[in-house]
Amino acid sequence: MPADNAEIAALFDRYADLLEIQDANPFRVRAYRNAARVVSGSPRSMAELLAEGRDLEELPGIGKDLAAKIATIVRTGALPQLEQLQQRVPRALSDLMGLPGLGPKRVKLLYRELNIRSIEDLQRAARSGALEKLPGFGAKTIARILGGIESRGSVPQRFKLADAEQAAAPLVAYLEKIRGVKTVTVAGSYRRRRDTVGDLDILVTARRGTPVMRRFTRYDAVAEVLSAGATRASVRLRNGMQVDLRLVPEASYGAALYYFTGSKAHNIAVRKIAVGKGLKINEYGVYRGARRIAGRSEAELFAAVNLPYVPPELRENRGEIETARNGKLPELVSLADLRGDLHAHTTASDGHDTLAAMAGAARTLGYAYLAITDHTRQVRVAHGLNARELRAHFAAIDRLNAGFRDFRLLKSAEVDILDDGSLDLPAALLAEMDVVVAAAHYHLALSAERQTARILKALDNRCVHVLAHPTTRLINQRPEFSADMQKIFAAAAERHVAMEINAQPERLDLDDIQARAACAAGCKLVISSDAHSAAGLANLRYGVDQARRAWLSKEDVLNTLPLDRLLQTFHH
Ligand code: DGT
Ligand code: CA
Ligand code: CA
Repeated sequence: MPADNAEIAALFDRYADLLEIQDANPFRVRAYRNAARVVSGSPRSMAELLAEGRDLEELPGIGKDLAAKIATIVRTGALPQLEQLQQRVPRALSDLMGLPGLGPKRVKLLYRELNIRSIEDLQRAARSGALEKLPGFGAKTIARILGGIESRGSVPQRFKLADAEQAAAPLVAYLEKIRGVKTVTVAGSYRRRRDTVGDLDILVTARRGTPVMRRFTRYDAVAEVLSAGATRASVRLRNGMQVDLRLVPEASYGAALYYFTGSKAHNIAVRKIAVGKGLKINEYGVYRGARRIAGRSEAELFAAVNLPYVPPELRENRGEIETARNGKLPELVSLADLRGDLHAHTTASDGHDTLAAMAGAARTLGYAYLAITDHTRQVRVAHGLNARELRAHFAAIDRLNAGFRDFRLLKSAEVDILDDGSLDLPAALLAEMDVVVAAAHYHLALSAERQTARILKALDNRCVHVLAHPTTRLINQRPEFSADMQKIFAAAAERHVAMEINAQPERLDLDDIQARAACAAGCKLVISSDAHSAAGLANLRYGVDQARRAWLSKEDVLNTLPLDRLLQTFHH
């Protein structure tokens, strides 16, 4: 079982951490960090690319050496150089690096200056006051580190949905190949398309006597078998993810699928309704007394409790049962409804593909439009463009557009919102764009009051059409910034600024709850890939997942509109 992208990225990140502790050349450190980012951001798995005979050196920033290392990891699941390096760095130092507020630089300092090699050393140094004397260790930082030590282990690790997919897809394929297996379905939060997944819940139907459990527990990526019985087993994969598998009889498949899709809160609410009708629901079926009246399919089950079908994305006990009963469930937006994408980067800033390549990929996907939103100058790490460079970029867009029928590149930019809420480009240039996408990238730690005021000021700019990744969260890395989102949504609705659902797997920002709140406040939404490569355009579907979880229909999402109506909406 080849290593998946998340595992490869984790090894590279770890390698970079250890290099950094050892004071290695910063370019080397950066090369590994970049490799981790490129691999984890790739919509295709490295294993697949290698199996197709593709040259990994085609990936941005991946040279011969890194390509070889990726191949080694895919093949063996390990990186020998990392293991060597690990022997030279005290083991506990990497544990320290896992704490919030402690990166390699600080861990190195702790080790050098105070000989801190373990979490216990660290707690002692904090108590004795020695920590405060180190440069960069203010009271706030220390409190955060100690808080991190306390909550260790209490917060269960959750996986990004895209990472869960990377683990699930090959496992499902493996199970489907077992002779005698009929169906393999991933239920749970995965099927509800939650932005993060705690574990995978897999349902299997098979002919009697099929060795499903034995084959499952012997799957290559299994690190540990947690339990194994005749009809259920749990394992932990090498990437840390737990997988629960259940073998279910076909007559109960629908009931099991329904039960294990959850959510638990939804299940409990529906069970209550069933009880009111004198019925009993469990994972085997719907029963009146001892008689099973439904269970083979989900449709059967919904019919038995007299409810219309509720799509899995809505099953969170957030009003879907009442609404379904009243026949008022919205027709949820789908990927096929989207006519184009309003957020994409090219090699002009930090994208990996050229304007022409991005246009080609968008046309292949059947889009009518693609907004090119390279960064503006303030975002230096991404080689943001100044006004002159952007005008040249627009001229190149005009030249390409001249050759297209039924497709248009839209002139745009991901305009940085400066610390005071003004924008990183002059109004005259913004007025020349087809669509203006504004986004905050820096100053994310302002007080809620100042952050709200800053974003409101940006929304006041009459040129802005879309607010990108509105809360700036990065899943498992950075929480939403503090701001009064309700106020922001209200202001955006008034000014006709659309809120983005950014579909990058680590962003999914707005998330389901916020997107629903934005819609309720009267905002329109856009679903955008924020692609940094042609392949990255395919991430759009993750945004659609969250939009569906937010109860959005086609009418709520602007990039379901044909080009002329979209532009009318922006330039009314
Ligand atoms: P996760 O794994 O934390 O992302 O979330 P889920 O929803 O996949 O939860 P999980 O894996 O604990 O359980 C899978 C499904 O099984 C859950 O969505 C509903 C069902 N389930 C689990 N425990 C219970 C329970 O105590 N009562 C009921 N009615 N259903 C349950
Ligand atoms: Ca689960
Ligand atoms: Ca589970």
